Amino acid sequence: MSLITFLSVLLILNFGSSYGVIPTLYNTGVDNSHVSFPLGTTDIHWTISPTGPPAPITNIRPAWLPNTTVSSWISPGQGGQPTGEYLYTTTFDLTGYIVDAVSIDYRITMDDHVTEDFATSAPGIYLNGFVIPGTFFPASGAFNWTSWSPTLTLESNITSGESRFVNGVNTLNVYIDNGGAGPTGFRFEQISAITPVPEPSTYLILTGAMVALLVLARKKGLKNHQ
Ligand SMILES: [Ca+2]
Repeated sequence: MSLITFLSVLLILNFGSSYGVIPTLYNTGVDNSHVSFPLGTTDIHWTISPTGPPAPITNIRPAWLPNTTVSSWISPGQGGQPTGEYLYTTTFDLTGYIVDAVSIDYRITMDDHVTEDFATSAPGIYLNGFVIPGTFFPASGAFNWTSWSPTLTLESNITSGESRFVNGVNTLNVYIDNGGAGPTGFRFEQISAITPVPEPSTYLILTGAMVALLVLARKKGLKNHQ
């Protein structure tokens, strides 16, 4: 193995930890170990507003996509709920990450559909107060509570330049509209994330590589002179 190949392998290994999930971003209806709660348990990472006690709770309706071990439905209550808008909120911490390079793939499903923040009238999912373009799923959309959305991506500067991660606590808001006073609920699942973190060992390896290449170049230069 040449020196350059060896150093390349070292660098790749070092950045290998950049892929995974954001550990503080929780799916709906799971405990602190990211495992689904039993039905009827109160969620501890997501809130719903407005809501009735105790809420939000893990829930399931016969027509809904079945819960799994990694995510569950949450809702403001069992059975039919008042018609109107429900706000689902969670926070996650990106302290220490290179936030402009973070990218999070996720999917959602809901009853009835994603709607707008009535205060701004901009429909869609909100990251830190700004709507993310392309995340408005009206009632006539291609999916609902029986299937997952397409894979969606959370990242800084998505299209408009307004939706941005912050190096600290980030807030995700999803507005769900319930029609006809029937059941309502929401489910979120993080699929994967690119999470580059500057590690001290990265700089050591890069410095080492530069020194090694300089030494190599000097040796070659000396050889050529001999
Ligand atoms: Ca409904």
